[in-house]
Amino acid sequence: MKSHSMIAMLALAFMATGIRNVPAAAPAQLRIEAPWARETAEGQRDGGGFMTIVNDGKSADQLVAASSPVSAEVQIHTVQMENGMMRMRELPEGIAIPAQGRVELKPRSLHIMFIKLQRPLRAGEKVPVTLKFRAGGEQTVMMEVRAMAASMMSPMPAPPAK
Ligand SMILES: [Cu+2]
Repeated sequence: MKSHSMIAMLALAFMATGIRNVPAAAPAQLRIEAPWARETAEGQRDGGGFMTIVNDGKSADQLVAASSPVSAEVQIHTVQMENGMMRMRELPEGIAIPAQGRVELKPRSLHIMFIKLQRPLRAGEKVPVTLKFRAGGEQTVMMEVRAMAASMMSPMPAPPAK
C-alpha cells in the first residue's frame, strides 16, 4: 500500500511537470521587439518599417499581412540582389517565424512597406501597425519613427557600399 501511494505521488508530480512544459496545441506566442519606421520626406509615397519578431511558442507561425491607418496598404517585402542591384520584392506568402526562433526585419533586408502614405512619417511620433499572423492572430504595435541619415533619403535600398 505504501509503495502504491508513492507511485501515485510520483505519477502526479510527473503529470504536473508535463502539463507545465507541454502547451501542445497552444498557439505560438509572438513578441515584437523594437518596432520602428523610417522618417519620410514630404510627398514621399512609400516608407519602410522594421522590427524583430520573437516566437516563444513551440509551433511555427507566419506573418501573413499588415495594415496601418497611415497608408493605403502595407506590404511585406524582402530585398534581393538582381543583376548586381538590390531590389525590393513583395512576399505574398509573408514571412515564416520558426518555433522558438526570431526573425529580424531591418533595412536592406526583410521589412514592411507602407504603400501610398496618407502623410509623411515624422521622427519622434509613433504609428500603429497591425500585424496578422496565421496562427497567432492580430497584434497591433506602435512603430517609433526615427530620423534617417541624409544619405538614406530614398525608401529604395541603396546599392551596397564598395
Ligand atoms: Cu519595400
